[in-house]
This record gives sequence, structure tokens and C-alpha cells, in this order.
Amino acid sequence: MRVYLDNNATTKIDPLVKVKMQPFFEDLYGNPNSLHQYGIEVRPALNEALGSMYDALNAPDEDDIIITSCATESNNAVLKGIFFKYILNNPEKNHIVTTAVEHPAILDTLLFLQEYGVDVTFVDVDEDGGISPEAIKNAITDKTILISMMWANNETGMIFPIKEVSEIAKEKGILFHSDAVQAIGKLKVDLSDVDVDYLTFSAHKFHGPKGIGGLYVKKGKSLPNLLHGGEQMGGKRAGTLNVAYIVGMGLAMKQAANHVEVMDTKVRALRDKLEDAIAKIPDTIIVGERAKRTPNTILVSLRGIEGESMLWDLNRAGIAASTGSACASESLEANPIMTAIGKGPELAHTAMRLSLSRFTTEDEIDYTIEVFTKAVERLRSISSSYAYTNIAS
Ligand code: C6P
Repeated sequence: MRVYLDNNATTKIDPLVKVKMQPFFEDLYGNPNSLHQYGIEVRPALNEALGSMYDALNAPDEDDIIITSCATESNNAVLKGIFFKYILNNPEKNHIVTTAVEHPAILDTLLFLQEYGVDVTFVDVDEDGGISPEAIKNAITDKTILISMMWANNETGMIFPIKEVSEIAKEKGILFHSDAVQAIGKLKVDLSDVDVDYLTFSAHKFHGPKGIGGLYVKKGKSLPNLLHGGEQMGGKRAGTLNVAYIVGMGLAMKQAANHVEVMDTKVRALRDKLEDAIAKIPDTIIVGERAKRTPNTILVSLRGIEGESMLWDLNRAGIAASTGSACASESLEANPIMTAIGKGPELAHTAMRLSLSRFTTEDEIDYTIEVFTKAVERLRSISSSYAYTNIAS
């Protein structure tokens, strides 16, 4: 059996999305900016896709959705756009508040901007991996121009207090961006309820294709371009539109919004079944209160077992999981989230992330429980550090 439990890294394409994209690799290959029939005939599908994205976010189309190549680009566009528009010529407003556990697409971009005089406060998470609205509020100064806080964390699944922080931002007249990559398709993302100025998403996290993402920009909050050139996207992001992928993202986002209930019931029940079984294994620590996490995610630390060893045992049995975020998987350093939430280096090296999707089945979870439990027993029986901690405790 093959079981894919790394859905926070990427997801499989929804079969309906694949079917919808297919004609745009065949007959419908026109450039939508061309004036001839080939260009004209692809435009309705593009409009439909964008319409689905506004509907999925419950945002009016007087706001903007800028299509990008991925969430990393969307995050860069916001942070660098804010720098060019507001900070470069006004050092009185040079402060950005974010969290210490954002994705590297935020953290590394902010480290880069620090070299150009941007002052950044990285708010720490609590020991549960959560963020309190008060901690964000306390970080604000009269120089703060932007708060950037993810909707949900990719490693722990912890859901951040997005509505409260959006209200704090509004009250203080501060711009608010959220990286919602791990929220869309897992949680209700309703922009008529939560007031964000900018929101990042990426199709491959919700059963759409890889290499396409989006940036929602609220009306009146436009930013300078990251990519200059042609007039595509109303002149806001140059480059020939990737029609097939945009069409795929539109349907994937519609499907994601329609399946939030399935995530909250079926997927949550499967995740809880797996988590309950893992929690019964001695010396395991599951990060974050379950009710405060996205319904598909578990981050667990297994005392005495290197995350990579566990990963390879699972992999041999056909089960895909991860030791943390995919973009840091080549580093054998301690899991940075575990470190951020104050777990010691030993626990940080023993982290495993398991993330389900709406395509995960009960048979797959039953098989995973069996393999996982045996792998822990096997690896602990040969782990000198586990034997040591047992004797010591
Ligand atoms: N996180 C993970 O394993 P791209 O690849 O640019 O479409 O998405 C980047 C990104 C941005 N923000 C968040 C919250 C994310 O989780 C990701 C991707 C993957 O956790 C790969 S590193």
C-alpha cells in the first residue's frame, strides 16, 4: 500500500481539476492577450477561474487577485512592495511585525529587507506553538506599517488569531497581510468576516497544480509591481498568463471551499484516530492543542528516534511523511518550529509531520497506525539515546 501523508508539502491534483486543465494543453493554447480568435476563446475560462477565486474567498471583485507563480512570489511581492511604497522614502514608518514561525518565504525576505533599514519584530510563539493577539499588539510601535501573520502554521497546523489581529491592525491603522497557504481548503477563509489587506495562496496546497499561486489585494491597497514588463494582470504582474494553471487553480479553489466541511468532519476524524494511536505510544509529544490546529495536521516528537530514521522506516513501507517543512528537508538541523516553541534539541531532532487530505482513506490510516507503531518499537530497540534517557529517568 502507498499512503501519502505529506499534504502540507503538496497535494495530488484533484482529478476534476486535471480534466478541466487538459484542453488548455491541446487546442486552447492561445495567448489571452492576443486579439485573434485563439486569444479570445481562452478568456471566458480565465474569467470563470478568477470568479471562482473571488467566490471561494468571499471577496468582491472590486478587490484584486493577482496571479503569481507561487506563494513565495506572493509573499515577496507584499513585503518588497510595502518596502518600496511605504518604507524606502519614509524611515518614520519602517517597522514590520511578524511571527518567528512564518515560512522562509516571509522570514528570509524580511532578513533581506533588514539590510535595507527595515526594522522587524519576530514575535515568539508560546510553548503550544500558538500566538496571542496581545503579543502582536505589544510588538506594535508608532513606526509599524505592516503586520504579516500566517493564518495557520505549516508544521504544527496551529491556527493563529487572525480575526483578532486583523481588528488590532485596523484599530491602529496598520496594513495586514496573511499567508493563508495552509488555511485554504482546510479552514473557512471568509474575507467578508476577516479584514485582511493582502492574502497569499498557492494552488498545489489545495489539489491544484504546482507553480501557480495568488495574491489577494484589497481595493485601495495596491502595491508596486515585483515583475515589470507587459500589461498582463492589468499591468500589475507582467508575464504571459499560464492559462491552464490558472483555470486549474480556479476549480481547485472552488473545490477546496466546497470541501471545508469534509475536512472538518471526515479528515478531522481520521487525523484524530491516527493521533490517538500515536499518543498511546510512550514518550511521544504532540505539539499544539488539537482543537486549535488545522484538522489534517500532526507534529509529533518521538523521544530517542531521529526524525529521518523514522521517515525512512515509513518510506520503506510506502508511507510518505516529513520531518518538517519540505523546503528545509535537506537540512539535518533541528526542526526550527520545535526549537522556536522551546523544545530541547533532542526533541527538535525527533520531529515528524503527518498531514492528511480529503483523499486520505480509513484503510490508509489503519495501515499507518500499524506500521508507525512497529517502526517506533524497532527504532527504539536499537537507539542508544532512548536506552540512555530511559535509564536516566
Ligand atoms: N510549505 C511545507 O512543506 P510555494 O512553494 O511558494 O508555493 O509555497 C511556499 C509556502 C509559503 N507559505 C507557507 C505557509 C507554506 O507552507 C509554504 C510551503 C511547504 O511546509 C513547502 S516548504
